[in-house]
Amino acid sequence: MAQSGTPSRQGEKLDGSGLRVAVIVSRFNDNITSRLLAGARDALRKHGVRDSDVSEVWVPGAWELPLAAQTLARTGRYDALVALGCVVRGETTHHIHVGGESATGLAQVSLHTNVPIGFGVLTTDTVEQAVARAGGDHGNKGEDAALAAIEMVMLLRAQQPTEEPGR
Ligand code: INI
Repeated sequence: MAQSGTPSRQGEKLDGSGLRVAVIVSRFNDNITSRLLAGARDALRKHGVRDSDVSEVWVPGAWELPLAAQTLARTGRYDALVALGCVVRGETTHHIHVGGESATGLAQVSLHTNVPIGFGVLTTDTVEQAVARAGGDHGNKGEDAALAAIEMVMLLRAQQPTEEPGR
């Protein structure tokens, strides 16, 4: 897990100062997603993102994350989004559809809008596995998603074509 001041793979310090970030959180399994949210907010703060530049948007479940992400990305108000959810295997195949469409939808939104989306949607067999990934033995995937979002903003900005006068 990246810590404060940890360099990105490009070797730069992750610096989120001045970034505007929307964190979209699923209410389903909110005992888990609230922990992912705490991890994401903590990571953003530690890397220079002002609390006042972080918007928090709640949706009913992981299924609703892509539409909310698309709507927020299209406003042009955010440099990055962080999507947080928790899908736990149930008795039927329902969780497969919810988790799969959530992941696919979020990837499509990011590709179509060019707005980085940190993916913090857990898909686990048990609640215990989810707890372990929401601030337990396996870290906090909300934190990881927030750091990935900052890193991707930096990466995209570094790829902007430079203005060369006269060419
Ligand atoms: N939503 C989740 O975020 N996690 C789940 O585990 C889940 N399961 O398994 O049912 C879930 N379902 C709700 C879904 O995301 C929608 O909110 C619902 O279908 C209404 O559109």
